[in-house]
Amino acid sequence: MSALEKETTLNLNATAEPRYDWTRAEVEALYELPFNDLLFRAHSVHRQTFDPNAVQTSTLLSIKTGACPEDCAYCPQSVRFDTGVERHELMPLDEVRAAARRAKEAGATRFCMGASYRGPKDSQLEPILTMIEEVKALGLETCATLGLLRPGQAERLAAAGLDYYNHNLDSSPEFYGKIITTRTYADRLETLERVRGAGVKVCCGGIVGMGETRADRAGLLHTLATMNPHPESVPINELVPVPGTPLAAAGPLDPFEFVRSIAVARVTMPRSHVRLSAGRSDFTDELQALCFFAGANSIFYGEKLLTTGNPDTAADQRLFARLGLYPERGAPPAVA
Ligand code: SAM
Ligand code: DTB
Ligand code: SF4
Repeated sequence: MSALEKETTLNLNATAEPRYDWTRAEVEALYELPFNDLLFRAHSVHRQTFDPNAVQTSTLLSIKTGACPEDCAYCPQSVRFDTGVERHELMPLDEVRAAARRAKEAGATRFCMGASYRGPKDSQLEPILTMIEEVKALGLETCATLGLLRPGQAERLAAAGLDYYNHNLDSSPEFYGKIITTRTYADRLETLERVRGAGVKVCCGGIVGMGETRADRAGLLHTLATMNPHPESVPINELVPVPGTPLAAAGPLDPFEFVRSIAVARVTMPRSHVRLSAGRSDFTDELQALCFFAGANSIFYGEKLLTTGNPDTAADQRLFARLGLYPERGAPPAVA
């Protein structure tokens, strides 16, 4: 087959028009492509939709830490595992505001507040709404990840000015039950519908490197890519194996498989921001560069994720400079 014929067969110059009718076999076939073909296709799509050198930066803060009743096998914050994570009740508002201010000064455009709830009670949501208003007033985009939402809660978050809600599907529908038993895939999809229904942008992705198969990774991306509309933000996390959790000894995943996951997310969800998420502390600069080439255009930025480490801002700034990357412009500052 000539190079031109091959290009046509593989649809290497694919358009970046979003599709919602991906079959699982198609997503699996993307994963099976030779690495160069997959990366060429993903990068071609990326350049049609985004400035390939701009990267969106989100900073995380755990506003309520540990003692979570859920049994997510990867998570250091579950009350069921002895991980040594220090528990904290809800952080005071002034500490959250100070952290958001620091994140903005360091160059973040979005501030994501995470809480170790199965889902907040209405009374627990109340002080978080104030946090969202205050962070928004600093001119940052706001994101929250609080677990399952009950009816009406997404609307209250929207009214407080929440831009994004993060709620991950974590893996394929089939593998999910091996990782979490205390809430179902359907519960998660219901929360995502509530978020969408309230007009809040959806941040939804998952974790790779938990011992799942390539078919499971394709299954996760297939579920995401057949949502209409696609999640605006798709975090791809590499498992951070935390001692004390059931997945402490899982992984590591072949780094090229991580890059493939980024590339398949980029091809199947051409207009979504794909975030190179947890796991970066263990990635080489070369691996991160490959991820950016494959279509990643967002990172968690700041020394800490929720409870585990992340590259420090100086290291990220050096990496950006070496690669000619720059931060994507964020939301304009809120008008006072
Ligand atoms: N409790 C809420 C929930 O589960 O939706 C919000 C916080 S929870 C920690 C947010 C996400 O972090 C999880 O859905 C999971 O995808 C990710 N996560 C947690 N622990 C992780 C780990 N050890 N490695 C990679 N990602 C992790
Ligand atoms: C997401 O997909 N990854 C972030 C964020 N959304 C909330 C969390 C990663 C957590 C990694 C383990 C920890 O630091 O506790
Ligand atoms: Fe709790 Fe969220 Fe961790 Fe699951 S991922 S144990 S729900 S904090």
